[in-house]
Amino acid sequence: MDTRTAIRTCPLCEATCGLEITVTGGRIERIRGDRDDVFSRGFICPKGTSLKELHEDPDRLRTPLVKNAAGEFEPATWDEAFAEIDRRLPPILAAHGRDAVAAYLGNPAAHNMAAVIYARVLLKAIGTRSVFSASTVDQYPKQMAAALMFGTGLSVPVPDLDRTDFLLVLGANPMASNGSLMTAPDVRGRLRAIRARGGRIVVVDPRRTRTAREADEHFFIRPGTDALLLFAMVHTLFDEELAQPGPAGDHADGIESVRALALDFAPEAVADACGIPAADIRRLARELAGAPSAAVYGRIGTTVQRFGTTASWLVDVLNLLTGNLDRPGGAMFTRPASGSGNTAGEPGRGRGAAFGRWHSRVRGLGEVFGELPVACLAEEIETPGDGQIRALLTIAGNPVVSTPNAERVAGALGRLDFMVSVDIYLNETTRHADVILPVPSPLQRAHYDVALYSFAVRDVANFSPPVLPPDDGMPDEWQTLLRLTGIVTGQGPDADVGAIDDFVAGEAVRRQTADAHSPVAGRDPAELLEALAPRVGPERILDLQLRCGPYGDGFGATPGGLTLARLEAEPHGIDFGPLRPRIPEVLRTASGRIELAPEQIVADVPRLAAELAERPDPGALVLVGRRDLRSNNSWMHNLPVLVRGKDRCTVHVHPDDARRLGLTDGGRARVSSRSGAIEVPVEVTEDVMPGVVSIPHGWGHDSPGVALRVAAAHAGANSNVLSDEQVVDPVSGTAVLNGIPVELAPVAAAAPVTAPA
Ligand SMILES: Nc1nc2c(c(=O)[nH]1)N[C@H]1C(S)=C(S)[C@@H](COP(=O)(O)OP(=O)(O)OC[C@H]3O[C@@H](n4cnc5c(=O)[nH]c(N)nc54)[C@H](O)[C@@H]3O)O[C@H]1N2
Ligand SMILES: Nc1nc2c(c(=O)[nH]1)N[C@H]1C(S)=C(S)[C@@H](COP(=O)(O)OP(=O)(O)OC[C@H]3O[C@@H](n4cnc5c(=O)[nH]c(N)nc54)[C@H](O)[C@@H]3O)O[C@H]1N2
Ligand code: SF4
Ligand SMILES: [Mo]
Repeated sequence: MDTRTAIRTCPLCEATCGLEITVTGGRIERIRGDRDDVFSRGFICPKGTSLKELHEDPDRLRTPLVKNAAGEFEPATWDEAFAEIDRRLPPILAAHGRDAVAAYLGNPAAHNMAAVIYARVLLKAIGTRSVFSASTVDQYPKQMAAALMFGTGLSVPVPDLDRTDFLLVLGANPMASNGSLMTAPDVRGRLRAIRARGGRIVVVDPRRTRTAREADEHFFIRPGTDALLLFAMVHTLFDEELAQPGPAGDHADGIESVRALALDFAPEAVADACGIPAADIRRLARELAGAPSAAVYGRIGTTVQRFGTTASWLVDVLNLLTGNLDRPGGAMFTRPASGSGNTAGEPGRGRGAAFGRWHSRVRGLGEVFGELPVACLAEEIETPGDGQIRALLTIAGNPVVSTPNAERVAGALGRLDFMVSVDIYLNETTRHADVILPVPSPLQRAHYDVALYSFAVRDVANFSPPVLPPDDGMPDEWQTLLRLTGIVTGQGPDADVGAIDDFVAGEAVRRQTADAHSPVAGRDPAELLEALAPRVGPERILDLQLRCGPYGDGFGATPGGLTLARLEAEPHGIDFGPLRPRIPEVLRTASGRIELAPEQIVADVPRLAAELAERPDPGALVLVGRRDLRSNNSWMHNLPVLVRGKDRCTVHVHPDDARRLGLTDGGRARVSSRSGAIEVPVEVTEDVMPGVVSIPHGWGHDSPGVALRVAAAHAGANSNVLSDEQVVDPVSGTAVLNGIPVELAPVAAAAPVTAPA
């Protein structure tokens, strides 16, 4: 049998590692790191090799499923599945309006060219404002702060890991997560290099994480108080005359407002609330200001918490005030090859960002990046009236496990008139669907990280063709999304997908030729479309974006510039080098300035100041999450290689709390909150701060009707049963998933294991 080697980028997390895949006679033989990958240099984590098990997983859906009158799923042909959707979805649109049909996009949609490009087409075709995604249980606070300060949601400064002399990490554990809003394969190697060159790493986290162990210093922090700590550092910079904004400061408005706002947050005033001594806060601020270069970096622990947007904003306020914004070794802006809102249009100014352009019907939460916060999904389904959600489309999402008050979400999905899921599994969410449309495995599709290369610590580009052919008759994900587009635009279940795709590409080309700052401004769209032929689908759009992007050939305007064909000839990727300063060209605010004190965020500061008056009950416990290297949110627990070994869905409890509550290591605890209760095994450990307990999210795979045989045998419990959908960061509407008040009680050893929803 013939053996070949395929090179491709791993699409599972944000690290974009290169894989070398050996294929013999159509079967995956072996997966290892691609040592020649320009970015990852052979690094790989256990999930990368598990792509083989994922591809071969017998539970991975290969044919559509349609629910029969008895409520049971039956395999269906593609034509039958689309016919059923066409029979049931358009009447809902006709009778109840566009907003009655909602969509939820999950995390893997961001790692998938087809979904990144074509889900937007489908949503626009539905014309609904009832759009939700995993971003409002994730990074929108950071993107909102970035948009207000720099003009676009993609203008997120990333730590220049490979050159920094001082890295301050808050609420991130890249040793487990492999980095987020910081695309950087082999974080461990890059962190160790910082210390090897004499630099320092400080980690702030209520848990002593693997990343904390790699650091020079670790501080426990009381969950949700990062904004206080960061403000106190800002205070210190002004108080001790250490603020030196550098060249970026010349482009910033609002520095004086920030100085005034920081007056209330002296280190001595916040120390008790944060649990970090004032002297340490002052020293941290001095170290940050004194380092030759430094970067402050915050992630999930700083976003899905009570002050998500304000804390995210302060991270970059500190970067600017210490002269580290946009300088090598500091926090810098990526210049992605496929372009983004901050490479297109007029350099240096733009439309800026607008939020709250509409509001959710029931709770009045503001729109953010064209979406409504997923924390209000359930109530929008349950509450009668004009605009009530009656149908839901999920694409690569598992909101029943991933979003707050999971039991309420599950109940709400059960009440929908109609639900379609585009997904690879029959899981906790898709079991509520009437039709499940599967998509090819990651190895059966082309890949380019359109989204994640926008946050890379180097400017890189890498394209991978499919490694294996699709399963019999299975359309590519983009074709499925366009066939749904045909249905919601009244073209019936058999619309001409190729014609819709031609229309999409035509529009994309016209937008480029109409942009006065595009390298193809004023050119004939037909000529460009001809140059893109015979490509179709995501590859055609990608080629267009690459050629019109910052390194592109501009369809002849810059001979030798980037094209998809050139990338195809470089399977290990192309490295455009370390990040380069981009201010002021990167800015897209209406003023053309960095808005250091944006109104929406400044308005949140009094709420933060009010925290200082709070005296938390000393016996109170709060819940935070955690990630494990061998997990990926909720959906990789069906792969034996990733769930082997000891139970990982446990609650971590500090010995002092365990003693007080009568909990023992290896025993079980009932954990309850305002919204629900679960039972989990207890691990007593000093790696968690007293008063804080930690349970990973993404578990709870024992719901009836779920077809995940391996995961069901390692079910764990769904921690989002405990998170409260009523508690959000009011600025961004993003859910608070860290710092949830909980109570713990021992469960008698003999008690049966109860099944959470
Ligand atoms: N308590 C707590 N909750 C959290 C978090 C936390 O830290 N704590 N983290 C939050 C974060 S950061 C995120 S991103 C969310 C994730 O929230 P979600 O995106 O809703 O959940 P996932 O577990 O990523 O589920 C992905 C779904 O996509 C399917 N899938 C996988 N690959 C593909 C594909 O290629 N195409 C399609 N169509 N489907 C595919 C899987 O089967 C699964 O159903 O969870 C959030 N929830
Ligand atoms: N192995 C693995 N990798 C993943 C994922 C996965 O599920 N598994 N998910 C991917 C996704 S979707 C994302 S968004 C990224 C997330 O990437 P990270 O943000 O690096 O994710 P976590 O490992 O959850 O780290 C968050 C840390 O915040 C801490 N924390 C909780 N509350 C607070 C707080 O109030 N303040 C501070 N300072 N810290 C706090 C937690 O203890 C935890 O250590 O990871 C991605 N990579
Ligand atoms: S670190 Fe992320 S991208 Fe790299 S192999 Fe693991 S899952 Fe894949
Ligand atoms: Mo995420």
